[in-house]
Amino acid sequence: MKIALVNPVARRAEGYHTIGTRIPHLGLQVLARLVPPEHSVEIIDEIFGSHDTQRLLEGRGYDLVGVTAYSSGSTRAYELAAICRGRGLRCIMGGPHASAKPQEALGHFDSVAVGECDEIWPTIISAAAAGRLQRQYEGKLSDLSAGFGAADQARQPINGRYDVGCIQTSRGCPVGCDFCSVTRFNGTEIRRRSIDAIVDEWNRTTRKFLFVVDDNFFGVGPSHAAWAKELLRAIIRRGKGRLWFSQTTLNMGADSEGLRLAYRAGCRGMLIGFETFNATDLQQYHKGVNAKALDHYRQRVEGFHRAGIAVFGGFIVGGDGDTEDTVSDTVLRAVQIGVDIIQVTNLTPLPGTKLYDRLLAEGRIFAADYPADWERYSFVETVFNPKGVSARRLDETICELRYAAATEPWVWRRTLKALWHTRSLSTAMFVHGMNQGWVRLARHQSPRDVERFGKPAGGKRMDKISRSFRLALKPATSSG
Ligand code: B12
Ligand code: SF4
Repeated sequence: MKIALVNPVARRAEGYHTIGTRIPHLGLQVLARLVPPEHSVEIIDEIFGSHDTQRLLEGRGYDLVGVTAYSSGSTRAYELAAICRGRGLRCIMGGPHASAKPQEALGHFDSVAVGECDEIWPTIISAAAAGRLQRQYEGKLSDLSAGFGAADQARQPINGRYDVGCIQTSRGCPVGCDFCSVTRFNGTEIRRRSIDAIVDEWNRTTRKFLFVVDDNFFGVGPSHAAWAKELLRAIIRRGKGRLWFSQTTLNMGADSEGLRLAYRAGCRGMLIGFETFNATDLQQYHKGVNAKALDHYRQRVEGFHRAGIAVFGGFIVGGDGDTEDTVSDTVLRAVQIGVDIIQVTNLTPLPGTKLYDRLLAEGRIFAADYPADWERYSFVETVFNPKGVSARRLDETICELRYAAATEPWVWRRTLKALWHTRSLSTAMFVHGMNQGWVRLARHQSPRDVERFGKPAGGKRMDKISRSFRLALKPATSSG
């Protein structure tokens, strides 16, 4: 059989994924590695554009089309299913959205695979080869210690080229934030691959920069930390020299040994979900690990900096305690605690999360014309009614802020600050590249913002906000 694996991208996000780094779809590279040798497989990744997908699906003689999708990509996934079914091509959907909404997906696809599918994917392929594809498959949490989780590192899509590598050393997260689907989908326990398997795969990567896509690289307890340190030591001893970036929780900032090892192993940045400075919202998000450290955010950031590692801070706005003013307050406070790269996203109720159930029960989700509205669940638009500000005003404020911060002087200030704090040129360059990405993103987003808010980006009001924002920033940046 000839198999296509496709990553659909929401139309409104088109172009967004190639203005910066072209990040591999690790899930598809993992599934590609598990295809038995008697079959062949190709990846089509719409981060490189959707213009060629239909031609490729219709013209390359596929016997089975496997489609993954985030919720925001599911609207497009269903269009692809219609193309496949129109041509009599068998199609199956898996990934986070299909797992949260299997019945919906079954309305479009011949078959749906729920959950982690490493262990059942070869069975699905044999069933399809024998003409006996079932309507639904139930995956289970994969036994990563038995060799699952490795990706086909050399695999590139047929419609573009990735420019970094991705690798996963563990899955799952015990924190269970109410807006995140990871704990439900990947489990409360952190499951690890064997260190030897990770280092072997690490050494098979050809790109110099890696994204270690673990949900929580360092974990939250002493046993998690001990394992992470053992892995870092193995990478230092036996791994090829790679610079990398990963995701973890704030507590890592208090472990100077772990941080030093991470830097020596090539880590130059960690994404930390700070989410908010509001204690009540943190409780509501069920992010206890942050609630405990709320008074120590700055010290934790300094911990990363002392080791030479940059902090990419994720912040969410739209919580019950947020008003119009908390958006810019959040950014200012993020700067004050020393965050190097600031990402502000709209609180978004992903299907299958507690947040979704709560907002639905409260009748607050207004973008509910599914599946068309799923593509609005891309974290750059508010899809429900927040308590303290209107959805539209919240979006407008974020948009204004995006322009205020997306300027060359702002980017350079963050770079020099990062260099000063971390004393690491490669870390400062990483910070510079990421912040320049925000500038490109703001430019890319500009026509859509103009269309939505009816005024030119950089117009009078924007300029005023920009100026006050930069002025407000001055004392904070000069004192560090
Ligand atoms: C790395 C990552 C990213 C990278 C993307 C890299 C890439 N190209 O995929 C970046 C940083 C760009 C990113 C961005 C976003 N992300 Co993200 N991301 C992740 C993360 C941490 C790891 C993904 C991964 O590689 N997993 C490892 C692989 C092996 O797992 P997998 O893809 O799920 O595949 C397995 C199964 O799902 C299944 N499967 C998957 N597809 C298919 C298809 C078939 C046919 C079959 C049979 C099986 C199958 O089998 C695979 C093997 O078990 C996940 C969390 C997580 N643990 O998954 C969030 C996650 C996927 N992201 C999420 C979100 C929401 C986003 C954003 C919208 C958020 C934002 N802040 O802007 C953006 C937008 C992305 C977009 N496409 O529009 C959500 C998606 C939930 C949802 N229902 O949509 C997740 C689950 C995290 C969360 N908060 O809950 N992300
Ligand atoms: S700590 Fe991160 S990965 Fe874990 S549940 Fe919260 S948001 Fe998800």
